[in-house]
Amino acid sequence: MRNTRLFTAALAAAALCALGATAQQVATVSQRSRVFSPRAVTVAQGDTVVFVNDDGELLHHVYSDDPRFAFDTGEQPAGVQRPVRFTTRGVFDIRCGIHPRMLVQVTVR
Ligand SMILES: [Cu+2]
Repeated sequence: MRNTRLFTAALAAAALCALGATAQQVATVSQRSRVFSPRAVTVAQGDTVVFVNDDGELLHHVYSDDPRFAFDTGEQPAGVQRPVRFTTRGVFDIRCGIHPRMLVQVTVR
């Protein structure tokens, strides 16, 4: 009986470890007043960054043209979220295709 309980506890611990190894974290980057906030974010490889348009009625358009990790969210209306999973390590300059001064640096390690 006691051994069974220990075995069950060990199984539960193993399951938790497996869950932790695969669980991805989520970071949020807001776009407000034509500025990304925060302007720099660091995540782990495989994490997701959610880009949120908090800018009234302005359109945004988040993209990276870095050949190591390129993506394009398309036009993003106000209030809309666009999740991007960063699968490649490195430091990436993420910009808005509509507002050239907007820049957020995403470090993936
Ligand atoms: Cu923009």
